[in-house]
Amino acid sequence: MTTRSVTRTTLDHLLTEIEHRNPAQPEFLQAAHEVLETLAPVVAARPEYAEPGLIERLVEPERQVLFRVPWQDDKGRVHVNRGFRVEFNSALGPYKGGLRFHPSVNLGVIKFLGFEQIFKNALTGLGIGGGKGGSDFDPHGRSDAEVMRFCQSFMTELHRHIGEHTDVPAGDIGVGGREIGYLFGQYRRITNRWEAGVLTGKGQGWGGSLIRPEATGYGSVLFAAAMLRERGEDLEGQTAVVSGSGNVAIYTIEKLAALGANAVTCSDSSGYVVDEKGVDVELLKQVKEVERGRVDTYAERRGSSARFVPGGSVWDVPADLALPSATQNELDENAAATLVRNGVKAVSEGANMPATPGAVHLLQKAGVAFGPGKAANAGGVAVSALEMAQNHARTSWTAAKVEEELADIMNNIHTTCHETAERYDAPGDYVTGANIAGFERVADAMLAQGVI
Ligand code: NDP
Ligand code: 2IT
Repeated sequence: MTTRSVTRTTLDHLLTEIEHRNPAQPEFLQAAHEVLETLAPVVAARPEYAEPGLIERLVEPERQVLFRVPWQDDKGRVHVNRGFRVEFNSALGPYKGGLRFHPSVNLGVIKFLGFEQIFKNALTGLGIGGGKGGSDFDPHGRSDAEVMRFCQSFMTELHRHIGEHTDVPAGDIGVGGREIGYLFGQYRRITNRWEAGVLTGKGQGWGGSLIRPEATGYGSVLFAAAMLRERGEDLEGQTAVVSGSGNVAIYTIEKLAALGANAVTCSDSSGYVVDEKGVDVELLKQVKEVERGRVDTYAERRGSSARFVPGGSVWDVPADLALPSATQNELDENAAATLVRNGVKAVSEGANMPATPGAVHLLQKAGVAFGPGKAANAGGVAVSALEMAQNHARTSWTAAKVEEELADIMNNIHTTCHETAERYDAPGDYVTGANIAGFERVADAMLAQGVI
């Protein structure tokens, strides 16, 4: 048996162990599988990584906080939600990662997101550990006052676990500028501290960074551009299918247009819109960000170029590029087969784990450039770390400076993933490149810091 196949057997054994220890957490198991399956070559090549307990520690969160979030709706009825914060790994810096408010949130979902975040944050090259949190609260249809009361109750418990040097939450699904404002206000009130660096994604004028709202979507497009450049192509004239219509989707569509490409779709959980002329991002922002409406309203207002398709799969729409920007497992094997049949060249994951393992395999086998979320959507958390740096220095940078930093970071992540994949005999495989490069950085720090 070769060293690599011995390592493979050890990793398989570990995966079985992880399954036993984490029953009923399918998303976490999926994320752990996806990473561990690619580590055999690096563990075989670097014996220190085979140290007993290293990977076992990596898959076990340092701390998991679960709490009750009681709140009253506008009619005075009491609701009880669950709050979560999983502080996964702090070898590289304070725990860092978003908060998700969505009815599908449970511990397994938060653990999958926190696990991904460790490697993503490592890839940025910045000093941030991995964490994630959220609640099964559903903000859809809730008034501003209800959302505020919920955020205040959530922070009343969360505040004791976070801090600028400890754990720094931000937004994710269902948590944007409005929610970060309410959360920050309550943190400030309880602690009596102006501690700007405790949350990122804050508003302009009270510690927020320019370009943070745009950063994830812009970064995902820059990653797609870097993958195309590697193949001697660019974004000019390409059509793109984008899913979602929230923060990541909106700024993905905006950046595609700025770089000469054309996004022809957006979606939400009720269906999708095809817009032959290309999605009008200003109208989409008005409907989604100002009015908090749905994509069918976008189609109604847009006129004859756009139509709303209830239900259905946005991936049926032919395009050169696909940028899934809604949620996990939204692009399955069938969708991937359709994309390939329609000649897709590159897929850049704006969302976290939107492509199922079967879809990733199929796309890679067909020679499609595939940018995994932990690399492609790292621009958001990277600019969050830049927001922390600005807060620490009590300064704020120009939009141009932040954008330049973001572009450098995305290009560096692309180069790192590309070169790492080549080094480990998997040329063009950004999944392997991202997992190994992220793992190396975290594992080296963990080894240096002892059995913690
Ligand atoms: P938003 O809440 O702003 O938007 C989410 C969008 O995805 C909405 O259009 C929503 O539609 C849709 N969506 C959410 N859940 C589902 C579902 N179960 N089925 C179908 N559609 C769904 O969130 P973001 O744009 O911030 O996040 C989108 C993705 O990007 C997530 O995977 C997130 O983890 C990831 N991400 C976000 C970052 C950030 O900085 N915000 C950074 C890196 C990754 P509907 O309103 O109908 O639910
Ligand atoms: O998934 C993610 O990277 C985010 N939701 C952003 C995290 C952050 O801390 O900005």
